[in-house]
Amino acid sequence: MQHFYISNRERLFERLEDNSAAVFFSGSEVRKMGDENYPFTPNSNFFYLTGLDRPNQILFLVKTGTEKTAALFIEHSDEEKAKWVGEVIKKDEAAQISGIEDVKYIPDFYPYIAGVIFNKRIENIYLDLENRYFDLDTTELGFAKKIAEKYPYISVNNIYNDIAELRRIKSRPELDSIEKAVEITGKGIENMLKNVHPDMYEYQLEAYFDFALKTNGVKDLAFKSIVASGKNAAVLHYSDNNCVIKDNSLVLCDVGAKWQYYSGDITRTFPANGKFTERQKQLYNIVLEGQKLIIDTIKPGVPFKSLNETLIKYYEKALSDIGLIEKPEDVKKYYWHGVSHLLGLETHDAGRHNEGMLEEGMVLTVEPGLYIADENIGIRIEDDVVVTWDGCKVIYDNIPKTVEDIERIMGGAD
Ligand SMILES: [Mn+2]
Repeated sequence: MQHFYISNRERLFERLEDNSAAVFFSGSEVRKMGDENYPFTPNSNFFYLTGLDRPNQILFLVKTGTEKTAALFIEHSDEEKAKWVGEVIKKDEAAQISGIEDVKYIPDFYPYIAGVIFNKRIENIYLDLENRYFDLDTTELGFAKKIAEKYPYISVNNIYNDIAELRRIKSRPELDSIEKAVEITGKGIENMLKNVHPDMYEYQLEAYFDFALKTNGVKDLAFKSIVASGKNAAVLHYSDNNCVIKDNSLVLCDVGAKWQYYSGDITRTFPANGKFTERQKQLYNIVLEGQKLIIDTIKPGVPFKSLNETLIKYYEKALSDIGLIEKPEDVKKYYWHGVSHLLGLETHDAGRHNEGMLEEGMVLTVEPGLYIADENIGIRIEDDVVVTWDGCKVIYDNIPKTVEDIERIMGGAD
């Protein structure tokens, strides 16, 4: 994997001006309460460039006309602290993982960069200044203010969009991680299919997913699982998972495992009692047909946003054929999200989802849905695909999806 991180830094260097530095922070732990922190996830861009996943680390890249260098700053090990929370990563381990030989300790950071800024005549500093909510106060923003104060002549630039562009196209090791995440997600879904029954709580069904993940070596979820039965399934991001699953209801499960920090994102919808009603089957097959249509549409050169337009066009006809809608614009009463988003280190991955064309190597979800709250029905079918030179390939295409396959596995015949 070391080569992967080295090549990511190489490709990023190509986008930097001479006499520039770029700084990336791994992030710090967020306190929950008392002496407890929330689980830590490294900043995706920091991880993409280093492969390191611990808090309080800094990557410092420098590019001049003659050289490109990388330095890494990590925490000192602390014997007392190690007895409580374990050792921090050592210099040689960090070097081994990242391929960066120059590893220093955090207290050296400011003196070191001051020397570099002066000696290498640094004129630009690039930071990941993603800020989509205005009110966010990030480490990067604090650092930018410090630079502006100490070095008013240096221009601070946002590197987020450049890195997002690099991350849009997945390389082999990334595809392998995503495939593994999806495969284990699939095992979790099969475990739910085999164990669901009416009158259990949604969170009890969720437990079968969690169990399969952990027994398959996955500790972390890509996102909070959605296990939504009946009318709950018509709420897109329902994740309370605390209702009783009723007989004759459909259960929508939108779930994902993480593998090496890469996400799987899969949704399956199935009948609580193992048998679709005629109405459920009718609606389910409309969504499934829609998913197939979009999968068949995906190939390089197709505009990203045309995928959703294609699905809506299809729904306009399919839903009016069964008498659910009278006029085309009524589709949005029953379907109002997008059909695809990029997938990678983040479940809604970096890179603009709705702009530009599909390219070989992009990984995206295909997730048409249909939500009819009046009938207590919410259906979504989601798979992850990688765009190939002439189309796309469904990643780990083995998770039961047709009415027949779902009913068979739920009947215990498997
Ligand atoms: Mn999704």
